[in-house]
Amino acid sequence: MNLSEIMQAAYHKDLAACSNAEIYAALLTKVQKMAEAKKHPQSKKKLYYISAEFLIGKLLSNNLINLGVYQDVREQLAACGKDICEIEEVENEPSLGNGGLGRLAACFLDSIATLGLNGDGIGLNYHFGLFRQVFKNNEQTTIPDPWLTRQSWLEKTDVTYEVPFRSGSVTARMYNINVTGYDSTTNQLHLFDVETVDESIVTDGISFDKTDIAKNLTLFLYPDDSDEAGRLLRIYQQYLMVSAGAQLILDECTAKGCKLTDLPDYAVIQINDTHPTMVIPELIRLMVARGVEMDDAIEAVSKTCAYTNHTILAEALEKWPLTYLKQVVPQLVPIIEVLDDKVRRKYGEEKLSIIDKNDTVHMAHLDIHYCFSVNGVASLHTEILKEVELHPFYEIYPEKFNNKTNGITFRRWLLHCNPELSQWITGLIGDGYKKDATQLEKLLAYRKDAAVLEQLLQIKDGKKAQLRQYLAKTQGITIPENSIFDIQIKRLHEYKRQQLNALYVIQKYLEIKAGKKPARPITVIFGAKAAPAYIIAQDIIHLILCLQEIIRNDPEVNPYLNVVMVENYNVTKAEMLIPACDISEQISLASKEASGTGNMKFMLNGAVTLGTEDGANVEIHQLVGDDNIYIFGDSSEVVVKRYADASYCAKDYYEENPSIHEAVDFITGEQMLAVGDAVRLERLSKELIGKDWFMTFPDFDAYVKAREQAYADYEDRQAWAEKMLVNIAMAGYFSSDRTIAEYNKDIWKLDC
Ligand code: 26V
Repeated sequence: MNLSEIMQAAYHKDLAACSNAEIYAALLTKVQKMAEAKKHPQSKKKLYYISAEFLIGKLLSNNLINLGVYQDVREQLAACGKDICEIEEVENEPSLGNGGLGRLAACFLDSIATLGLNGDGIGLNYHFGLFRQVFKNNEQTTIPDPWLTRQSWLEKTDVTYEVPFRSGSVTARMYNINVTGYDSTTNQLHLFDVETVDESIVTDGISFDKTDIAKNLTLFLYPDDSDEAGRLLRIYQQYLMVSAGAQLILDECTAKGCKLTDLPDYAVIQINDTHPTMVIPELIRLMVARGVEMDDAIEAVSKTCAYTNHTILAEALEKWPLTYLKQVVPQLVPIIEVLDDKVRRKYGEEKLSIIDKNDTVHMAHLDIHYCFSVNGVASLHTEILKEVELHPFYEIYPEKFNNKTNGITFRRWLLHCNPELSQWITGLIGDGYKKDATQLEKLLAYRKDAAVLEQLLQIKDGKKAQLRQYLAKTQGITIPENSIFDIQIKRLHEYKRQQLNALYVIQKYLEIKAGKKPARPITVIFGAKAAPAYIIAQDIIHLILCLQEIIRNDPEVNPYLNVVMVENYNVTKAEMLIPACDISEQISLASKEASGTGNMKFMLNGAVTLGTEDGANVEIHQLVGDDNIYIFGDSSEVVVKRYADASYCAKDYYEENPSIHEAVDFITGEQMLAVGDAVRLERLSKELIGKDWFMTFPDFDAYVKAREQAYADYEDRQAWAEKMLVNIAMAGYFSSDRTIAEYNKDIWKLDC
């Protein structure tokens, strides 16, 4: 690629004279052409990965890497005094996802294309994404996060489908984003949108008229569902996605000469959590409308669809009142009733039914009965599904259940976000690991090599310096040099236990005030968005922001301890934070985090995990061994039992453990009330003392001990570097290329 020629042709001027925006625009056009020139995989059977979220991140660098021209472009730009990172800043990040589930879908698309599999994504084109988080008065406020620009990766197509709602039909138009595989083929992400959507109806933050469906359908991902109008809107959105998606799938299959009853030979549909579950009755409906017998349609669809479960949290398993479905998509109701009736006649047990006695539709039950595969996303998670949460279903369908431990794409989470580390690895073991991640294990040969370990520490220091600069620039924060970076970045949820981390911070603060200084400065970094209707999550953000303010203004403490809450945490910020991390906080209550994928990204970038035996932490622990991870806390068995016998009483811990007592009292103490909101802080304190549903207190002492041990071990720099190296070396298992190869071998069975 000759950038000078491209700029001359586009703007009739030298590269050096072009603005960043001009360079970005010309690169985008060029990359799109290169992506289209790559072949789209062909095979009789095709995968459709259908998901309400695709958290794809910025695409310029990712595409340049996958097309094999990143280095060349970077050097040509540098020769003219341009920095590729600044060019990348022109691009908006689409916030088409919430957290791990959406980012997983994006990593999967990358790996599907990289492995040359014939598979596309299907989702929605939310104009304002989730929301943009802005901190004001130590609270989260929310505003729209527009990302669509005149010229973008998103391409309008001529493909449209009518989507029938009770209130009238809407026209869904398909937009495409090219998904370039690494040194491989190009696939597509299809995002549906509705042209009547009107961005101007959003006022006062992210408020809008939730009943004006034609105008609001694709404005936001997960609109506030705390009221009925919000919940109905979610059903509208889900049906828009699945109906347009199902029509696309049937059209593509019939164009290939597929008889509809042979659908499973032409298509496999991976249902990403329950949000796209209505694709099952919708496909049946469309097939019946095209002349297929109901029973034959049910059989064909059941052999085509596969379901992935991403959570065991009861409140996150979707259930819709039948009345809502009648109000929005009455045409699906008789089909769901038939599906429920068949199950009832066959098994006769209330707990296995799709429509329960309160006329509520259990979407996960619909998936399990009418999909041929049900998978969890980490070993422990799948075991809990089989033995506890979904046990009655496992008993009747043992053959459907399987595990697919999550993975991450190393193109974005190593090559792109940490080129320094990636070059160092290549220097030591060659670049075979870029296509076969298990080759990273070759690094183990250097685990005692002092010179190599020293280089690794220097790379980490370099990434930390970059992050310090970035935080100084974007959030006006000065982080002491030489400090340890301890990071927790993920959605805000009580089960993830940011509050446990905050209690540690309070304890450390009090210790420093009492004269006990740590060996080196500690920087505790948080990044998290909280669902607007999730009050306690907002309160926890408030707590963290108040701690940040108190410590920042306390010269006795801030040379030794700092708290940074990164605003509007997203993929781009993760790419800055993860390479700079020393200690990766993965402290969910054992049994609650299905997998986690941040844990894998940190490990790959040489951070050491401080975590519970939960989700994929269990597998990280097995891979790196006891010496290269800090595990603490009660096991999932203990936790599951404690819930079952309702034996946990938070108040007892509060009364009996002076450290917990002191830290919790601080939340509503004078200093906090001076900077914070009494209602929020008192509610949070009451919630902890009176309930602590996610059991932070029983794990508190063990957490403090493990964290102190990690900080102490960090002082032996060479021994720490060895831990870092072992983590990087053993991360190969978590490449999403491995995960996708397993999905294909066991579930999709596409020709390569
Ligand atoms: C959704 C909701 C929505 C309603 C309020 C409470 C709540 C709590 C949790 C969820 C999670 C939905 C599913 C999800 O995002 N699961 C995540 O999937 C990741 C990819 O498999 C996995 O790594 C994370 O552990 C899992 O939480």
